[in-house]
Amino acid sequence: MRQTEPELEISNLSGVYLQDKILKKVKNSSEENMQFTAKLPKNLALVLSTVLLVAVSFFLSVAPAAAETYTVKMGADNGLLKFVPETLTIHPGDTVDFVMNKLGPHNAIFDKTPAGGELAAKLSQDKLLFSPGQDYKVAFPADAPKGEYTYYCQPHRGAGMVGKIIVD
Ligand SMILES: [Cu+2]
Repeated sequence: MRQTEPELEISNLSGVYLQDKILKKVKNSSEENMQFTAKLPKNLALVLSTVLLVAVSFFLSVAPAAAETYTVKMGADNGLLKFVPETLTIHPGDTVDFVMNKLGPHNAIFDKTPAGGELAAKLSQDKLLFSPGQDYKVAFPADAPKGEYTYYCQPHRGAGMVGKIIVD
């Protein structure tokens, strides 16, 4: 028992010594890092920050705002033959999810767009939806011109089931 004690002490001592050495080494290297950073030419820092600024502004100007998806209910919760909301404002590139809600069948036929009939035909959904939850996801092109896009439900147009998308 007595013989092992000095060994323990020695190993403890060497452990402390090693720790101390490691600490010193860590301290030295962080000082070196700080010196290195301080030695960076100010011009280089200026160049780097300019490059970063140019890159960020490039992405901000090129990348459009994230596209959103909006929901239009076909048939109001209260049982009226309406699109809800009747008027919706979106941005080019956004998607409108027309969801069959109540009193089907419904569809969504675009009759007027700022780009004329071709785009209206492209956006129109003539397939009738009967079951609640069925939907069409209508993606407005990223280059969709701003303005009013009007649409109606074929079976219920006479009842006033019409809607408007404003692309802004
Ligand atoms: Cu309808």
